[in-house]
Amino acid sequence: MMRLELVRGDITKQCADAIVNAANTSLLGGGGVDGAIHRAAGPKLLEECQDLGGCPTGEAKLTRGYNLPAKFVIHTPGPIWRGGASHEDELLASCYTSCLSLAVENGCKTVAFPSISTGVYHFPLDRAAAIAVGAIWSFLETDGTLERVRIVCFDDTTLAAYNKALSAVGRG
Ligand code: AR6
Repeated sequence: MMRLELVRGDITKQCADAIVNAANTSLLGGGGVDGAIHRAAGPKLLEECQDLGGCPTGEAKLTRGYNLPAKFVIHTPGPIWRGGASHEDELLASCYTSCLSLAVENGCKTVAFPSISTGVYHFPLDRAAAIAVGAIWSFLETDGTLERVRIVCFDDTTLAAYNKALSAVGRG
C-alpha cells in the first residue's frame, strides 16, 4: 500500500497526528498557510511558539495543535528561493526529513504537509514537488512506523505538480 498520498484541500482541516507549518525562522506567525494555522489553532499556539526561540531554515520544532484537529503542529522554515545556488534544494529536503524525524520521535503515525516554500518564498513548484516527494519517499523506505504521509495541495496547479512528481518517483 502506498503510504504517501496527495489531496487537494486546506491543511487546517486535516485529521492527522501532526500537520506541518511552512513557517519563517521567527516562528511568530505570518501569512499564507502559517497565518491559516495560527487562526485555526487559536492564540495559545503563538504563546507556545514564543518560548521556542525561533528555528533555523531546514530544521523543525514541534508544538501542540490546540484547537486544530491535529494533535501537533511541526513548524519548519523553508528556504527562500534565491536562484538555486544557495543550498535551497538541500534545505528544502531537510525540512521534510526533519519534520518526519520529529513526528516519529513523538509517536505520530500520520503527518500532513503543505507545499513548503512554493508560496511567498517562490521556490519553483515543479522542482519543489520533486524534492518533497523524493525526501518523503526516501524517509518512508527506511521507516516502519509512519502509516500515512499526506501532501495537502491548496490549488489545482500545486496538486498537478505533486502528481507529476509522485508518478516519476513511483516509476523508479
Ligand atoms: N492549506 C494548505 N496549503 C495552503 C493553505 C492552507 N490553508 N494556505 C496556503 N497554502 P506559503 P512559503 C499553500 O506562502 O512559501 C508565511 O508568511 C500556498 O498556496 O504559505 O513556505 C510564513 O510566515 C502554497 O502552495 O509558504 C513565511 O514567512 C503553500 O501553502 C512564509 O510565508 C506555501 O505557501 C513562508 O513561505
